[in-house]
Amino acid sequence: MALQAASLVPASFSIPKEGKGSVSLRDSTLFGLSLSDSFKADFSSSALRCKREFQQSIGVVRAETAATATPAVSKSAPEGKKTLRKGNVVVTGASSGLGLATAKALAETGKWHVIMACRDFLKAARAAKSAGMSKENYSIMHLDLASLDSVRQFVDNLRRSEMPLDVLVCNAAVYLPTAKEPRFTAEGFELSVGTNHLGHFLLARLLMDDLTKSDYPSKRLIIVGSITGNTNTLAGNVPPKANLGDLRGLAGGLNGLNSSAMIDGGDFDGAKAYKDSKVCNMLTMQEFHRRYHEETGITFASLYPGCIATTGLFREHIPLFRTLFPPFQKYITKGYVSEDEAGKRLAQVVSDPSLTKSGVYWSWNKASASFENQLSQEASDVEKARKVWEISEKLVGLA
Ligand code: NDP
Ligand code: PMR
Repeated sequence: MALQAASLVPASFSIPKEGKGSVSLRDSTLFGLSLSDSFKADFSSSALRCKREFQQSIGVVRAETAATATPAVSKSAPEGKKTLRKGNVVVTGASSGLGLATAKALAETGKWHVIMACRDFLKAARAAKSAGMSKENYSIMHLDLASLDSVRQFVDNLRRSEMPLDVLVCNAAVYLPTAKEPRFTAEGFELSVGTNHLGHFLLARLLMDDLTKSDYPSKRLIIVGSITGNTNTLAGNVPPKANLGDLRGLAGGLNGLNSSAMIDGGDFDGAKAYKDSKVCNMLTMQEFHRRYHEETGITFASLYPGCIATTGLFREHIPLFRTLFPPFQKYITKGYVSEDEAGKRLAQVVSDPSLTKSGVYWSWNKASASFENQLSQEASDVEKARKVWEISEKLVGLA
């Protein structure tokens, strides 16, 4: 079915760009790429905004800490029955899409305090409000994964809040399919791998101590993966395919100067960089499992939540793609899932007592039942996982 759909779409075609002649669309994706300039972010203004919001976010955290730092099991008077305290879960990128829907689903249970770790404080505050989340169920803390200083600052702030950390969800991501030139993080790593993988790698490594210390009965570290990084699927075979190669670009620092901006050392391709970053996410989860599961009891997991075709992830794609992608996924591939449903899925991985197995990549079938899915050869390559881990340690200053 999906392949038939692919054949309906011309491999290469042109559409008129508003007032600027025509724009050629590449044959490497379904709806094409290559419109970029009008979508480029204004980094200077967002840097100022982040700084301002950072100050505000600290205020919110401080205001809410005292009430949540309680032991995992507390006595509830008067019967003396033992009840589980609220779990504290950090969700990165909780200001939209999957992260917001997950935060909402967890907050609604009344059993979780969600720490929304976001780069845009006001956006997160508005999002939480419009999702109807009650104030006692969440805090917002500033985190910009495209800056390792910000990651370290976030960890310090979280510790200062004295909230125990029970679950960490590495969810935030950027996808830059129309970028012609690479963009870079504060430390000069290509932006998609720098944000989606390296920022989360440092965050998760630093927070391992905190997770280990938590007295919560089921501690978990979840890194969101995707089908598009798995070349054992139809979706993962849509060009450009994920491929980390021999990791020469990653080892060179992904800076686009004395090394390639791409992990495999090739020419820059934003869509491939995203898919490569998802392979790193899935490899990292497994490497965490091998190194720490037995010793700490922490459950490490990854997942493909379904194709949430309406999220902000596609904000930099061309308008035609954003119009056609949701119906394509709904009616042709049938891989579509709503933000609410995807949020419930990730919330299950956070809290469902039946999903405690570690080292698993979860997916859901058509009846929305979870199952352990198979990763592609590359995304389950033990040696590659070890190398990605070791190189990443050096890049983020841990080794
Ligand atoms: P969204 O764009 O809606 O959400 C991404 C979130 O990441 C936003 O909150 C965004 O913040 C945040 N973010 C981006 N850059 C940074 C940064 N530098 N620091 C902190 N936060 C940042 O996309 P989705 O909800 O779709 O994506 C969520 C996850 O789901 C990703 O890991 C993605 O790979 C995965 N996924 C998505 C699928 C889909 O079909 N949509 C399918 C499979 C996996 P802001 O709001 O400020 O932009
Ligand atoms: Mg894909 C069962 C088929 C299936 C599924 C589940 C997805 C999910 N996609 C499928 C098939 C196809 N897609 C086919 C046959 C085509 C070519 C016609 C196709 C194309 C396509 C494009 C151009 N698909 C895309 C793009 C994107 O830009 C998205 C992407 O790769 O983002 C990285 C995307 C996606 N398809 C998916 C999912 C889940 C995505 C996006 C999100 C992600 O992986 O994070």
